[in-house]
Amino acid sequence: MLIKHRAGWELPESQATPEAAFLNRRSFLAGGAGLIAGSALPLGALAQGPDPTADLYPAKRNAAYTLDRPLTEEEDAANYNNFYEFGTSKDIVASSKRLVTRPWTIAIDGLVEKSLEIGFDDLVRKLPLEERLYRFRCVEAWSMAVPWTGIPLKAFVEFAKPLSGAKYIRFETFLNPRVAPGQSQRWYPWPYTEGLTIAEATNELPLLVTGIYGKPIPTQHGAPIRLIVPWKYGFKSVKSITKISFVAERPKTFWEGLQSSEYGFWANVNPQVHHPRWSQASEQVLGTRDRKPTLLFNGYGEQVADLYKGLEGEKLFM
Ligand SMILES: Nc1nc2c(c(=O)[nH]1)N[C@H]1C(S)=C(S)[C@@H](COP(=O)(O)O)O[C@H]1N2
Ligand SMILES: [Mo]
Repeated sequence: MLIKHRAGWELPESQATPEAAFLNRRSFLAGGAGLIAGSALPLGALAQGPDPTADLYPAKRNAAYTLDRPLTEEEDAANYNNFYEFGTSKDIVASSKRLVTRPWTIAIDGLVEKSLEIGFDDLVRKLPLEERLYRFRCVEAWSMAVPWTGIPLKAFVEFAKPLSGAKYIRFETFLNPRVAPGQSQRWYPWPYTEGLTIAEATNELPLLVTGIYGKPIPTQHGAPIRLIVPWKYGFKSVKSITKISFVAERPKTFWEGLQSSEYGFWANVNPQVHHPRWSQASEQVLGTRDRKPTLLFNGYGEQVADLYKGLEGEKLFM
């Protein structure tokens, strides 16, 4: 990495996906160590008590979204995470349990009919929840395929009632350096922010995800609510959201703020447009020995290619 604070996932493809890290995990879990880790209840979870939304899971699966590959094993997805608030390694499960996710308030503001703050447990019961199987492709050239449960973002946008001047939607993660040690690292532009155009946000695919593998989402995956945008690189899928704003100008995102020459606003997956420091042609499938060719728009071109007509002058694939 050319900037002084090299990000863990910003490694050349060959190093970004150290095979041993994937291959050993399951055999490790099959042995004794995983059992100990699994039975040690995290303090955060004990303090918070049972999940008040547990009755919503598993949600009905929407059969329209099918995969071309097997699902990733739950424990593989749940133990290889990017969540910089809790450290730059992939091993942030324990650290992330410090995040207290109840009560959890989400502010909806900017160019909307009425700004409001709403408790997560209220919001999740006001809007439709469904399960979908999606591919997920990190910019680092690893991928997974998981069952997410979430609210179609389109339904959330209708609920929020944006004004006609709203052209973009901006998402913000919590900010609390006492809980999230990474946020004491001042060179990062905290809080983590991301954005979509309104046209992207009202496409059928993006989900405000609240669950995974038929259960409420655990903290390392971005509890209690995170975005999933399956045709874009994973960094667009912002975790643990506390604010959603409707704005007129294109928001500057976290990774753009850090390294705009490598990470842009659009970040659509494209195997032919290489990252300045590594190829995006193929991907390491998490939990396996497979490398698969990467698909344009991560295989979702039929649903999203039209969004980019007339925008050919933009850097759509970084
Ligand atoms: N707030 C926040 N959201 C985030 C990140 C992060 O560091 N902080 N990392 C992003 C990146 S780079 C990826 S690949 C995905 C990883 O999601 P997962 O750990 O649930 O697989 O989360 C994205 N959302
Ligand atoms: Mo990523």
